[in-house]
Amino acid sequence: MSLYQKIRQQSREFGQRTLDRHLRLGVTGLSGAGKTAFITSLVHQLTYGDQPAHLPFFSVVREKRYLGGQLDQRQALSVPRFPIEQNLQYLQQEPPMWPPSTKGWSQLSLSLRYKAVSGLRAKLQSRSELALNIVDYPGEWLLDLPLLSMSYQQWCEFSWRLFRQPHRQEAAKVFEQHLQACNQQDASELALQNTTEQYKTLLHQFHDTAGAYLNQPGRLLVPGELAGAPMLQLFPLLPEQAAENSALAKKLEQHYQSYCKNVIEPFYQQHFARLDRQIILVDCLTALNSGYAAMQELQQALQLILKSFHYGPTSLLTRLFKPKISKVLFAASKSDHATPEQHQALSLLLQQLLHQPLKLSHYQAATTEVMAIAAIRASVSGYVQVDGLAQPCIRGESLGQKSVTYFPGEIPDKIPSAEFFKQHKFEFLSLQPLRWREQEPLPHVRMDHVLQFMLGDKLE
Ligand SMILES: Nc1nc2c(ncn2[C@@H]2O[C@H](COP(=O)(O)OP(=O)(O)O)[C@@H](O)[C@H]2O)c(=O)[nH]1
Ligand SMILES: [Mg+2]
Repeated sequence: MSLYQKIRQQSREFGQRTLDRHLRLGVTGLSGAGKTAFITSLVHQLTYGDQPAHLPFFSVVREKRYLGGQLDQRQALSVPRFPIEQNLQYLQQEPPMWPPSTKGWSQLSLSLRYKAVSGLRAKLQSRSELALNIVDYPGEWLLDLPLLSMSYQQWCEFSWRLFRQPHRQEAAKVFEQHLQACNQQDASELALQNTTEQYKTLLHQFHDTAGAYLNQPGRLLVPGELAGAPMLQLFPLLPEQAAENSALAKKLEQHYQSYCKNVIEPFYQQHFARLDRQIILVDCLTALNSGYAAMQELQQALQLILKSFHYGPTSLLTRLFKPKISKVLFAASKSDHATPEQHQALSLLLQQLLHQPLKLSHYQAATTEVMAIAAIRASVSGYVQVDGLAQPCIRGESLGQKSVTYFPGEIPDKIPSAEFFKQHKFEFLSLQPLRWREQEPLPHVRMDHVLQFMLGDKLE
């Protein structure tokens, strides 16, 4: 983006923020939590969905005051644009497919038009506008934020405590032996690259291991535009090695600092530091499928990430110069993998998972809500008769394109004990999206509640 374009865009945004006509929505979630599907659905609901029957809880639509949403065509050409059209095309394929996983960051701006309910805005204008800004990025990168508050030594200690846990230790053994055999005075390009490759293999192994959520640094898994950059030669030495003043430890410490300063900080400043509202998507069902260790690690990852954000009520001054997140929605995603009467338990489970962070005082300054949602619904729910009794069930297409009708099981409303997981296996299946044509509304679960919570008061 040229300096001129940048200044123009920033001054436009500043003007809209001064008038409180601009909102930055942060979509936060680990890899696979459902961010891309959520943004795709949100944008489609806002640009298509003016049908009250489809979004009954979204008051601006229900009250027939919504005049439609448009993609902002003024977005600078050099800024990666969220591929909304391609994502919608994937959903329309035969058979329908989920949009592919995200490899870099992208953003989209929407302009929402509506009739104000009352007040000065309603008297002066026949239509009002709200600009909405959303960013998508690989969830792997989110896990880099906690590195900003750790030194290299602390990161090594943190990593190896994690790698020695039962669900990771087997995979980590080979890398541990490799580190033990490494010459600590050899900080040559070749030696660093070789060990980084081995660490990358381990990270990919962890990434594919059920429940190993906390994989750092994120750019080793998804490098984006940084592929091949020397500071990505980075791995955690064994804590006792990191404490030595060896050539290798010094070099890695340098790379670590450079990674924090040149990659994580700008990423944070650009995309997270100025959020007004936030949705935190959590895929609890996949974690339940993976077992006790997964639930524990998911909880730990969420707690670490959430410490990176600033929460609090907003005033004109804070909105302009020191924005804080004033509303946070914690959403259990993919709730369509369970029958509707289980959704209450699912949101209670998420609430318990977030018990610690929610207790912290800095969240209490923001308005929060917890709900179970599905951005893009992949099942229909109903009942089957079993021994004369109506049993709830869902119907959808499994990933092998087999039509399945089943009861996916009960969702516990608390994190079950390690003992319980030994005796009980959860099996929430992944499903293909439902068949859908672009002229139709995109099926969802509670996206109208999401829109009302996130935007309702701004569209009054
Ligand atoms: N059934 C269902 N599956 C979903 C939903 N959203 C996401 N998924 C599944 O989760 C996968 C990952 O979603 P994605 O949006 O790419 O996650 P991201 O990594 O957070 O961007 C998708 O490929 C789908 O299989 C949903 O609303 N319902
Ligand atoms: Mg994604």
